[in-house]
Amino acid sequence: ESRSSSNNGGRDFIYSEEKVPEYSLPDILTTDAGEKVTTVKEWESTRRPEILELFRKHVYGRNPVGRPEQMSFDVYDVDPKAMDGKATRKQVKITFENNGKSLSVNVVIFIPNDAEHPVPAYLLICNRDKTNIDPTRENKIEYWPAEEIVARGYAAVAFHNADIDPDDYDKFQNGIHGVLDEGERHDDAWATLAAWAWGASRVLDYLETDRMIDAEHVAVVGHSRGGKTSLWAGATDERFAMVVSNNSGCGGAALSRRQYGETVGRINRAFPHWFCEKFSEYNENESEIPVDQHMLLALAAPRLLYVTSANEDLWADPRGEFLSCKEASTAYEIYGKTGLGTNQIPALNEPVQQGNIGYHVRSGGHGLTLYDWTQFMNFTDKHWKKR
Ligand code: GTR
Repeated sequence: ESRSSSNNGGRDFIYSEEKVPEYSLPDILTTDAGEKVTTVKEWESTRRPEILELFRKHVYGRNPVGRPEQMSFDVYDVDPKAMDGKATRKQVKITFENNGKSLSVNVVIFIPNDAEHPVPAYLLICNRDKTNIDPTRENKIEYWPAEEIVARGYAAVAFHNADIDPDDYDKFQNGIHGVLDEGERHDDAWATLAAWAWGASRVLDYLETDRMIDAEHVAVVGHSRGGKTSLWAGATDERFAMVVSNNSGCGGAALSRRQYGETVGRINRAFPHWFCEKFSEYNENESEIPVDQHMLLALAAPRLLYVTSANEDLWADPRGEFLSCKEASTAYEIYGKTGLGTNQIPALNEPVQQGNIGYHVRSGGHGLTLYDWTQFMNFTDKHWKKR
């Protein structure tokens, strides 16, 4: 992919703090009417819905439906002795139908056998090749360390994003858009990231029916474009008890107004199918977006949130991701909880896990690794295993 300034509206990409422009962020707690919210009630009844609506309208788009009427779960594969007897594997086909058209998503699940059921779960939105979530386990990779997740007492659940919507610009003819979209497309219609997030919610609909899984303790996890997606899934669906954004960068955890690394203009040009059409009005015009990404993180409050950066992944703006977490902490404070609990970006490979927002900068490049997963599980062990 090209990173020349021509696809950045003629501007050079920014890779040093000195070049970050001055900016001021919209205030998380000040309503559209200019009033500061101070209570949980005001946050939940006024400000949170306002922010969610701003993201729908200007960034990710509006879904045509929530839980669809015509949806079925087919548990077509159950192996109680998977992973050398350590896990029960299930595969579930979730099928949606509308107007004679249908679409299915395959869900791969490993549930620890030697555990007290129901168990908490990690749901990965896989945005890489399907072999990364191999149900046979011939192909084991760090991106989805299902054996390690199971060994720590969590269910490992995954689906492939392209089952819901292909990751290319097809004018929204295929995937779930082809099944559910009707009539004229508006500039705030859902696009591909919102479709994947919707898919994660439908997988959670299934998990709620599985008696081996504790659906009240499900973490939705995504890497990169999948991390942008998991943040939106957690914002739109408060049933997710935890949201994990791994190296999500622009349109994910990073502050757009910093313009560091990937920018709004560049992302909309390179991936015209990810965000709603309205978002492209902010190409080279970040200061006019009525939100910034710290407000997306705030929508996870007071639930658990874990954001990661990698020090060589400058394209995703590690510092911008950290600053978002720091800002989002004010929404946690409304609940009397600690968000991040620090104002200092931590040293490499030294996770911050003192409040309800976890954060680390891993050494190395763009990727989802066993190191990252280990920190997520340390964090949920602390919060979920004291029950
Ligand atoms: C890049 C894109 C990023 C990130 C990444 C990925 O090409 O610019 O926003 O999403 O792909 O998903 O790995």
